[in-house]
Amino acid sequence: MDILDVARVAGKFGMQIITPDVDHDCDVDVTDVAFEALYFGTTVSSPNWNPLADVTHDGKVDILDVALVANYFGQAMGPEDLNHDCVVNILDVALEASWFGWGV
Ligand SMILES: [Ca+2]
Ligand SMILES: [Ca+2]
Ligand SMILES: [Ca+2]
Repeated sequence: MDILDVARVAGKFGMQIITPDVDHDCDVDVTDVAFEALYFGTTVSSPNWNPLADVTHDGKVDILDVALVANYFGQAMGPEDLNHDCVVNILDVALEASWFGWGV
């Protein structure tokens, strides 16, 4: 850990994956696609409706939602998210700073 690591975390400050990470595991991968496929064709009135799958928030899970997931496929939170809460913020900078100079 040196000043470059601190700078690297600071540089990604505010980075967050919100959508279309439908299963909220900090990446957009095959599980998100599978999640979309599972709810494909459902609407707000469907008994198995899951608002998480409706990436576009238009009340239905259709090709637009799948396309959005496909568009961001492969996106993942980088190593800058030190505490693995899917967002790079002051907590990560503080963590980085606490390690600063300890040669960890
Ligand atoms: Ca995911
Ligand atoms: Ca939708
Ligand atoms: Ca974090």
